[in-house]
Amino acid sequence: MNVAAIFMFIDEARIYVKAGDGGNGCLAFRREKFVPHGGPSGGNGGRGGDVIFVASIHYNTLLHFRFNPEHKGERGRHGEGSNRTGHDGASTEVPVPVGTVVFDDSTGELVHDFATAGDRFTIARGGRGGRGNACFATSTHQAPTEHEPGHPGEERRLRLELKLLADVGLVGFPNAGKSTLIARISAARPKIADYPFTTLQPNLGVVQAGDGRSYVVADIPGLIEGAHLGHGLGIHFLRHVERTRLLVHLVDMSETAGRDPVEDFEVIMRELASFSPAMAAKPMLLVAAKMDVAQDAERVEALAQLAAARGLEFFRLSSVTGLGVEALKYRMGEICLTPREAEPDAAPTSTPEAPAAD
Ligand SMILES: Nc1nc2c(ncn2[C@@H]2O[C@H](COP(=O)(O)OP(=O)(O)OP(=O)(O)O)[C@@H](O)[C@H]2O)c(=O)[nH]1
Ligand SMILES: [Mg+2]
Repeated sequence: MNVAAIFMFIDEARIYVKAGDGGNGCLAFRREKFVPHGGPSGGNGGRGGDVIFVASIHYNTLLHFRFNPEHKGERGRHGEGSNRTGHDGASTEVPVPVGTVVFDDSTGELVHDFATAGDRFTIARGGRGGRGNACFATSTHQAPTEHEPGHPGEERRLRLELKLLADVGLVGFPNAGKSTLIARISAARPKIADYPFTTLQPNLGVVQAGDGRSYVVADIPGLIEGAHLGHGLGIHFLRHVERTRLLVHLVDMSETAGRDPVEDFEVIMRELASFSPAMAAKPMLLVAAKMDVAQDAERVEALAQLAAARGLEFFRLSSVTGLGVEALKYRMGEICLTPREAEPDAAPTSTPEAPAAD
């Protein structure tokens, strides 16, 4: 599969990093009772902290850099008298999603490609501490007054690039409300209209999970019966969601659609299966869409029962009133932001409270 040709959506961030400056060297002499000629005793400055990028499986996009475009290492402390060296500044670790490629923004030069989880790279080096005057003492130069200022930490402007892979795929009949949902939960602004086949090309949207992390949702064209035979827009664009963690299946509940939700569900499942058995077996959330205009409670109930029978989580949604949007968004995030190579100790530290699903 030619991944590059499929996922052309590139996330980008421009950021500034500055490693900590080194602390200044100190100018001091020992002054003690009964020691007439105390020697030089100015300590060296501490080293400035580095800025280190670490490839993390807890991040799927570069969105967190948009809110936080500057990262700095701590400065080293100055040296002190009595030959005390200043403390080194703390380094700053910045998580980047696996797959992030970092370029120097002024030269365009490739700095590092974070290909594997846990990959660490020092992006900006902290400055060395300046030497205190004690360092300059020699047998012929016993009372040196030389001492150095700390060396500045490296600073750079960087451009980060990440090819986005969709974490969630929205599937369903044309007009089911897929584009409306992605517009509601992300900054994507796809065309929305009250007729089938409005979406001709997939749209990707970055959704904020609320804890600074985010995931990617793909809105793809609608499927119809016989799509695998080329009806409608066909099923070839399902390849855009082939590598997602999760499918969110929207079923139109509006009366005007005049459709049978259970039948709609089965049709889409058959089309997914004809694309590939793996596609039909993907984890799926079943969504009763357009609940604000669903008048027949029985039809909703029939779909809810189908979901229960198939062991699928069921959501009642209205992208117009906002009903169920947060609950769905939260659940999608919970599934997508669980690292694929989930190990107990790889769990993220912040897990927000789950809102009650309605
Ligand atoms: N009342 C109501 N209308 C909705 C809701 N969601 C979407 N719609 C309307 O349904 C129509 C189709 O919405 P789209 O988001 O374009 O549907 P789609 O699934 O992307 O359709 P295709 O791109 O053709 O596959 C539009 O007129 C929307 O305004 C909803 O929750 N409630
Ligand atoms: Mg659409």
